[in-house]
Amino acid sequence: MQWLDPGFTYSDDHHQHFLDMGYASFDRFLTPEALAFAQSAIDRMMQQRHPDIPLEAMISAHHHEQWIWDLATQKPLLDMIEKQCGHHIVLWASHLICKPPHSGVHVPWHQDAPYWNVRGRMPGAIWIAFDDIDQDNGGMCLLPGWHRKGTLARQTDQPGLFNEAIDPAALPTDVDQQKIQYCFPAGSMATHDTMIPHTSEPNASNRWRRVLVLRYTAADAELGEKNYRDYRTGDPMPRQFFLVRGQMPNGRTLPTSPFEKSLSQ
Ligand SMILES: O=C(O)CCC(=O)C(=O)O
Repeated sequence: MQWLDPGFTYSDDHHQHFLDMGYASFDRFLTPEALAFAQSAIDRMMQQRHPDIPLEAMISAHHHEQWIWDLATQKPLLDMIEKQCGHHIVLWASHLICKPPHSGVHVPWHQDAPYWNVRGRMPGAIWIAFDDIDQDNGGMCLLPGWHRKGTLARQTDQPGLFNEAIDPAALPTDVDQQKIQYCFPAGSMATHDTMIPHTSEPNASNRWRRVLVLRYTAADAELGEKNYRDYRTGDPMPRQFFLVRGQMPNGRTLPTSPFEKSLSQ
């Protein structure tokens, strides 16, 4: 199957926009065939999901879902990531965040990088929409240019999966005027800097909102441990790192695929 629209390119202009504003977006990303395939795969996964796993917490299913792995390792996507963080690239998480009609999680304002136990040169998160997304069905908002403000004060006592929130006093007083709202057709993609403040509301519409976020880092980053849960069983599932392009530094090795028996490169 052809995953990516042949028209998808990450141009120098896109890259400059990403550097200046902290994000870039692409209406032409998935082919119609890939979009239909992914939509039905996500629907199947939601059916198979263990009842303890919330719809916003199907994390790192690429360990066993070949389609997520295939999508995450498409050459034009890795070319884009290479432009952001260099040739040696590690995939360390995927995250399906689904919001059913008239429901779904509120994601508080947060910055990604301070959240994770991974430190180093980080390319933008890859945010892929499998439904038409707008302000009514829980689309993401972000603060353009705010990726350059450093780590903002945060509260770490929030309930649920997204348990950290930027202290409201650290956000601009006119946050609603400064924020931009992701409004994209199904099959589009956006990339956001891992330091940019972003948020999303619950889904107030009668439509679904299904999104996959892919997270990578440069291979010389500090790769810290974390426990996720297998969405099918609810069992603990340690974070795994996969080298998807280039080489590891200092003779280290990492698996290059979850689906190959040989785990050395
Ligand atoms: O998709 C969303 O609503 C939030 C995504 C998010 O917080 C992230 O990608 O870090």
